[in-house]
Amino acid sequence: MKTFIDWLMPESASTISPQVDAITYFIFAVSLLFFFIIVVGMIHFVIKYRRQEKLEKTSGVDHNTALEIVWTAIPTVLLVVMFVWGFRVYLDMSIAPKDSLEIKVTGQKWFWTFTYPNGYVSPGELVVPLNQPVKTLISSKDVIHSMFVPAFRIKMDALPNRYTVAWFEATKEGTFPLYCTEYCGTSHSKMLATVKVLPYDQYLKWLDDASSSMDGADPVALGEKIYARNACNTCHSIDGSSMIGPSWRNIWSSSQNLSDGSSVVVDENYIRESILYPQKKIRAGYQGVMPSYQGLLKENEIEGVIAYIKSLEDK
Ligand SMILES: [Cu+2]
Repeated sequence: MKTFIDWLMPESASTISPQVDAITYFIFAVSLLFFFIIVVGMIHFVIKYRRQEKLEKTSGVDHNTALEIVWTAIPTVLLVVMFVWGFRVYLDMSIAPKDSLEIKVTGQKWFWTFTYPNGYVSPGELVVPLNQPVKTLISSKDVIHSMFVPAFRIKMDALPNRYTVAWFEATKEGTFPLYCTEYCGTSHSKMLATVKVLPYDQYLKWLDDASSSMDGADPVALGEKIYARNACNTCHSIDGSSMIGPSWRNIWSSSQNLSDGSSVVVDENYIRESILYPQKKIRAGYQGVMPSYQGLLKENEIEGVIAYIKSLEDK
């Protein structure tokens, strides 16, 4: 049976949902309690000190230290509890588990596409396995969109020229709505997709069936082709040796020093930026001689290079 509490929230279908709901209910309950304390107190004083023919003399007391400490300390403790609790849940939501299945989410006017690790692109339907962490790597082809799955309590902006991350682990089989929650033009309200949660074996079967009609190439193979075709191999080795530029082997998700003394973690954003704006962040010990590949590589080709660099990791 549905309780009143269930009624306030959309269906709960991910590991993070109960945590988000719990802190939301806590904040709601505290707000409700203080609403009543303040309103009852206000009504009481309005009646007690209303305009009368014969007024009582006002008290000469101008403050009450004990009372003031109490009404400062209690809200402070409540706010600290909200902050610490909320921050911990926020961290859980921000950091995807290491064994996550990675799916690329692309928003554009006015639809969503979902790209699987084997290169299969699913338009309008995100199919994921049950009880498996899924990390979505989100971007946009035009304006700012935002991916929102109420049942999973996740929401993340989709930005052009940048990747953002959201992760979830579905705990219920079924179909759930996915919305765009950033006003992105005339058909914004029609920018809908569905999330379908299947048991793992059925997910694999779905991916297999869907991919057999796949037209896109495997991103790693594409990246490898570009590595030779666009002459990346004249400056970057794949065996770890240093050439004119740094090697691509074992650099993925490592921290690297830059020529300006700062450091950078090699991720999707850094690789993409280095392909398009090579002079922005130059690795320490190298000269900034790389040309920009802006306009020379298509979006899926940049993604191919990223996938290829990811694959050059000694396991
Ligand atoms: Cu949108």
